[in-house]
Amino acid sequence: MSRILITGVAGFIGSSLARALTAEGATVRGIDNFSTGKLDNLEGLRNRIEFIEGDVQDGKAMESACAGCEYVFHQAAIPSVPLSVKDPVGTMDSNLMGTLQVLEGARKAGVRRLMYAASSAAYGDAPEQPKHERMLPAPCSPYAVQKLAGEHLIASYAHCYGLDAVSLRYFNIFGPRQDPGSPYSGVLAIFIAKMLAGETPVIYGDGSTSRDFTYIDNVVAANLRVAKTSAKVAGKVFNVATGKSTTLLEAYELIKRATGYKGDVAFRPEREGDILHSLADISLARETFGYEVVADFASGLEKTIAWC
Ligand code: UD2
Repeated sequence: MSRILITGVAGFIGSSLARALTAEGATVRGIDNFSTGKLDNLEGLRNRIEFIEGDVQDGKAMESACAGCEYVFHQAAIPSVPLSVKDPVGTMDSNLMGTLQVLEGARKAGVRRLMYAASSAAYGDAPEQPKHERMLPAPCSPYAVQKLAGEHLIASYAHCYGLDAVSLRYFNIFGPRQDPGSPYSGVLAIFIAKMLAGETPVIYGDGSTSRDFTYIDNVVAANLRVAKTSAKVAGKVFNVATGKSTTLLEAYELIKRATGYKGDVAFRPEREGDILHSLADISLARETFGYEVVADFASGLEKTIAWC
């Protein structure tokens, strides 16, 4: 891979991809509007990538950002279930209309392949576990609808324009540089930051809520593998996760032990739009493009806490 565009490059996932791709010798261009991304995430990268401050909703900006690129990794989004419940219109503009503009830019530039950051939220709260890609989607938040609609746009661009675009359904990604600073941040980032600061973390629900928490290195590995595969992936959807789940209470206990936190945890009612359990079947990604879990939950947690 040589010429790459990463949308949301100043975000947690986008900047991690940029690090891996520049390390591989790729020429990386990145675009971000700093809505959730941060300049700090580009530390050590600013001189190694071409950075554009811009919004994926801006069609002209996307056209010029995509021009000359062979691969696009579309990571820009407002990645929050509760924020989408609070602001369904604004998050729809960013998450869905932004994706449409990225696809338009990629189509006009004739990119070789586009990777889309889809979400496990598409599965909703269906009781069947693990979640596999043949299941009917059951989105239960505006965010889930936005991300699922993005998958359908991807498939329609593959179908109508022959754009080689693929959706990766991420399951609860965590790792260094994930922002703990907002109530909408990922639960592990919040727990780690709070417990290191000696503050009381909050569990929404009774603690039995479970997630397939996926360390960032797995997401990077999945993106690189699917970008390079000779398998036919256009318009398809793949889970990216570990195939194991952990409850919030288990995660709390592990982080408590690792950080030496001496306090307690507070319990509050579940949040609107929350789903109870989420566990992935990762066999399709494994069989199609050789995806393998490169870091499990425990080792990822250790690395994340060490980085904080
Ligand atoms: C994650 C992703 C989202 C989407 C979704 C798919 C993040 C930030 N969001 O949403 O982008 O892909 O997965 O389902 O990664 N919680 C607490 N205490 C806290 C914060 C959260 O108990 O301080 C609970 C929260 O109510 C939920 C669980 O932890 O039950 C996970 O919350 P999250 O915001 O980390 O992730 P989720 O699954 O809503």
